[in-house]
Amino acid sequence: MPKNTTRPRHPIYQANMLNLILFGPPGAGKGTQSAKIIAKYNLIHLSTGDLLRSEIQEGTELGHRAKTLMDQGLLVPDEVVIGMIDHKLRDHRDAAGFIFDGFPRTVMQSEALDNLLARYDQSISVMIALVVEDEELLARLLNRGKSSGRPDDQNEELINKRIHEYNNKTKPVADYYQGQGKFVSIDGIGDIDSIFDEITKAIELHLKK
Ligand code: B4P
Repeated sequence: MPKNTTRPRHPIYQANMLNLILFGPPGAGKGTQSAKIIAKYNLIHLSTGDLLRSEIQEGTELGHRAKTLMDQGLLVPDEVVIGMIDHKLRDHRDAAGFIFDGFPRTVMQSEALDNLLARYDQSISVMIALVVEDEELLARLLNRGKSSGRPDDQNEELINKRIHEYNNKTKPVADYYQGQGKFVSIDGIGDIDSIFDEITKAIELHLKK
């Protein structure tokens, strides 16, 4: 039988996919702004926080392990979240693009994401970072904790621990994408619609490149 020399294209491949990372500390407005970006650009939303919370709700073993760490304000192991993202990428092979919300949170997760996307001839288009100072983060999360029932939003010490984890392990992710010339920073304080306008401008600028 003749050898097939054509490299099979994975069905996820599409030219001009828009793959965004929404970046920022806990409470910066990532989830809030993701909902608006998805509605405008028709992207698939991949929030590792949401994925982990649904594992917890379903009572899976993974959820059980994640809950122990999340309840302490700690990050869950890289391989767990990387595995979840890999599955979700496979589940959405005809997507116009993805918005990564709360992922990557470590440099190792960033490298893994680049490798996963490269498998499908894809890459990150741009990282958009929301900048918000710690006092405002604390106020927002405590406020959300009153209605959300999220245990990690109800305790000041725990929120400070999450911010500490962000400063130690997640902030270097910005340098990683800055090194690739893909980093844009936006003021995350102010009116939600005005912040969204700034995000849209950054995306449009990227699309024109
Ligand atoms: P996440 O679910 O990602 O939660 P988060 O960091 O708190 O951000 P979120 O997106 O929910 O909040 P938002 O800023 O939109 O993570 C939870 C935990 O899961 C982590 O601590 C970790 O343990 C684990 N985890 C998740 N991903 C992981 C990964 N990749 N690796 C390892 N562990 C991982 O909004 C916050 C509040 O601010 C809302 O109430 C909102 O209404 C308000 N708000 C938003 N914008 C505002 C504005 N402009 N003005 C005023 N209020 C605003």
